[in-house]
Amino acid sequence: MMKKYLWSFALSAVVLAACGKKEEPPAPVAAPAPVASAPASAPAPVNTEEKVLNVYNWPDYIPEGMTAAFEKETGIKVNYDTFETNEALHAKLVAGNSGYDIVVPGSVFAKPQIEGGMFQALDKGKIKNLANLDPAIMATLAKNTDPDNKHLVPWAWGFTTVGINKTKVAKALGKLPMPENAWDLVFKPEYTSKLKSCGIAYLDSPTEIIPVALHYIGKNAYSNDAADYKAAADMLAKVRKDVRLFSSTMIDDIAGGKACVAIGWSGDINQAANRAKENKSKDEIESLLPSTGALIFFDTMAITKDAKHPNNAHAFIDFYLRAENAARMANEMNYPTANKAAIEKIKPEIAGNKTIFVESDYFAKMIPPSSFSNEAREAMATAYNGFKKGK
Ligand code: SPD
Repeated sequence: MMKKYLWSFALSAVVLAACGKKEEPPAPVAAPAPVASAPASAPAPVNTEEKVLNVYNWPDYIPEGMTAAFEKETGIKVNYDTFETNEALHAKLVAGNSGYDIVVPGSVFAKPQIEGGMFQALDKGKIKNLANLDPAIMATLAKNTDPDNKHLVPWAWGFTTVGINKTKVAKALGKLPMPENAWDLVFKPEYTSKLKSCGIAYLDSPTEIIPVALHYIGKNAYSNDAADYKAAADMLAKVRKDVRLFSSTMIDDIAGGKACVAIGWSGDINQAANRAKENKSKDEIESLLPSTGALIFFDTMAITKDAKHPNNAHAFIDFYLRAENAARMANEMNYPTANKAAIEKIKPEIAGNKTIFVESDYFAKMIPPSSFSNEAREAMATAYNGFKKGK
């Protein structure tokens, strides 16, 4: 049990260290505000909203049947749409009137979205299961992204890394041994020139690729300096011709054999490994832990400023935060949860998978998330699009 909890405290330490601050004991999560108790004679408040909830989340992130279970219990119909990149979600939020009540941005984008007034403050009295969240993770989010944990509730977290089809990679590399640093497989011409034969795939998003490229060339992954993006793009240009796919369907692309090596998200790579097994593929797919570290992300639920169904949104967040639901997400989607009460319900094979619940030793190497200014994101998109077009 102790070992299972180590990861969250290690994560907190890494993030605080990255902020250049001395590690302090994690601040307690703000206790949910007590639900105002009505006088005995007053009727209980009634939710008069229409029985609808519009949710916008990443694909392959919610266990099958979970929205149906919420619908059955509450009578609230859930319209569930998906987006593939933080950029796509951000564009919808900037345009306004998205129609969504709950959205799930990565924390890198959630910070400027909070600052831009795109979300409403949570009514914590309506989310009693906030108490299930890990105080260390919530303290980290409060410090770096969402002061006082006013707007965000973690959905899951994970890391951006390299995934491989071990069988195909070994064959394509021939006598060339696997590199010590797995990022070489996707960024070093010596490797990419061989692996292009079985397919190299990158996530199709500037804010996914430029940060890992910056990290690879020894710069701050969350640099806001456009000159650094130029340096990253110069490195990327050398391998451009070897990249087969810019993918927004990475699970299928790896499991289905379109790519043998990919820059992807830890849980999605593990889902691809499971899918390949289900399909009786002989190939073994693996999420790697690069020796220089991988980039941590948090994906977080927020209620949009103009949500038409805020009460239903609070009800869904509270439902998701039940220990058994958060545990199902981890067990079936292969992403770690920030729900501490769920940890004991996680299957041993998931809790013991070092590419899902990373061990504390590896955390010391991981890169905690930060955020970018609007100008930096624009400059990054220019650098990325130039790279993609092969300019
Ligand atoms: N299948 C769910 C994928 C969620 C990925 N979110 C990643 C955000 C990283 N910047």
